[in-house]
Amino acid sequence: MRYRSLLLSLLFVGALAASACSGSGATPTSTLASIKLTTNPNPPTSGNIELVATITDANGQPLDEAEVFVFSSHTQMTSMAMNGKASAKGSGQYTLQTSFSMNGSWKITVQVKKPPLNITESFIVDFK
Ligand SMILES: [Cu+2]
Repeated sequence: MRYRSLLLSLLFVGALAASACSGSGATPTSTLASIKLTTNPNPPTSGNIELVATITDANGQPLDEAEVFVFSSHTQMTSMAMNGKASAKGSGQYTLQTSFSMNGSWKITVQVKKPPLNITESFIVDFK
């Protein structure tokens, strides 16, 4: 619980830092972690594809030993979805070999869990 309250206070510090800019601490606290999503091939095409999520912690260091889940939906079709769990590759990289059945616009949500950290970020990705 102590850890959780520390994270919460970091969140508040982050919100303050956005307006106050420089803080007194040596550790940047603007974000708890960041998620970058790329694809192989890039730009993405429908069919077989590899999703690559690169996770870095609040200090910009690779975040390993996390669980990374991917939830996707074809934005115009509520019934069409692709979900999976990405495999850790080290250096903060997590990949998922998957297949998208249609081109067009997909909303891809990446969830990163490494207790007490639990963050999600959504990306709109256009498949050709
Ligand atoms: Cu569709």
